[in-house]
Amino acid sequence: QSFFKPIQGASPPPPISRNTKISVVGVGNVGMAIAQTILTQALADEIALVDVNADKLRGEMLDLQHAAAFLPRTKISASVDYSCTFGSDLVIVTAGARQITGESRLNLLQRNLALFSKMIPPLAAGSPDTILLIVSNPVDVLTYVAWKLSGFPSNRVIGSGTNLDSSRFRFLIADHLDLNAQDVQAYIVGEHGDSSVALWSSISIGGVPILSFLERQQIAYETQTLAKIHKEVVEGAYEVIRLKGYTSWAIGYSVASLARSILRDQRSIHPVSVLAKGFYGIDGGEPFLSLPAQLGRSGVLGVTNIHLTEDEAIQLQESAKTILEVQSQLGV
Ligand code: 6V0
Repeated sequence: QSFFKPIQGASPPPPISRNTKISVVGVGNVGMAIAQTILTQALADEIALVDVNADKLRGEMLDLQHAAAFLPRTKISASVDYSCTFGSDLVIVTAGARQITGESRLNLLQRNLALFSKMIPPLAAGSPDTILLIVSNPVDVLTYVAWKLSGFPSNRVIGSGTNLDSSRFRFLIADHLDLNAQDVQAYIVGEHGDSSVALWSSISIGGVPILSFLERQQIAYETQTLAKIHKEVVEGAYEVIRLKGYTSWAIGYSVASLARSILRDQRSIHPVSVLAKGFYGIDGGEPFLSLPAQLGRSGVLGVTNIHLTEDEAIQLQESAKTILEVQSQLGV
């Protein structure tokens, strides 16, 4: 006798569409913040976790499973073996070697390159139709590496890029003007890092282009204040890491918002790292860097053509050069 008493004569359920499966590779601070945000937002029917640290992995899986009574029903699995990711709709990569004190970025990159060479081919082979979303740093160059190693078309390889930087930017502007960050339309583009570019000329708040508004009202907007806000964005991650050891919540929400736009075909615009060749006058090489891209079920649908000032365009092309220089040293 079963515990549950079925309704007599009930018709069978209609055929259900295939489950949505998201894999998160790397269950460190960032991977877990992403997994938990995705769980609370009911974005997947199944979440697969992968890491090389078997105990930590199982502990994280159990800890999330134990919250089942409070969450939308989601199957959570975990394995050190990539086979648990097979058939994913979205694979989010946060695995990465940590920077050793005194280690150069390029050296760290070489170590992460070795890691990606082992990781990306089996992930791509096991989920040939998936979208790869790279979060590990340096994110732009590693997104390029993932694109090369996967053999996927470029619309299906995306880096989280400056989606987080832009959110920090929107917060700081909103905080400065005492507004809601969701009403602030503002983008940071280019490298997720020191050469990122703040697109001041296109900021609008509630449909009002903010710089021209301030000029018309003859409110002296101080370039110094603007520069300070951008500096705070660039230094934001360093400060959080200095204070708490790592960043997690904001990147968790930032990546979950990308997952939603992709899997729910929201066609919304996010500044993310994409193959930038052919956009905004970037024509040399194949750099991946953040541009305002429209995301939907097939990944990157297009890139928005925001009007840039001459200065912004030059800065963006400089940022592309910085990334290309690193890419050219990889030999991928
Ligand atoms: P972490 O807490 O050290 O976690 C990394 C995890 O990767 C660990 O659990 C490792 O065991 C695991 N790992 C290592 N090698 C492998 C492998 N071969 N296969 C599977 N798992 C492996 O780091 P944290 O979670 O803090 O950061 C992860 C990455 O995200 C780093 O590269 C960060 O720099 C990067 N971030 C990127 C951001 C962005 O905006 N793009 C923002 C924040 C962090």
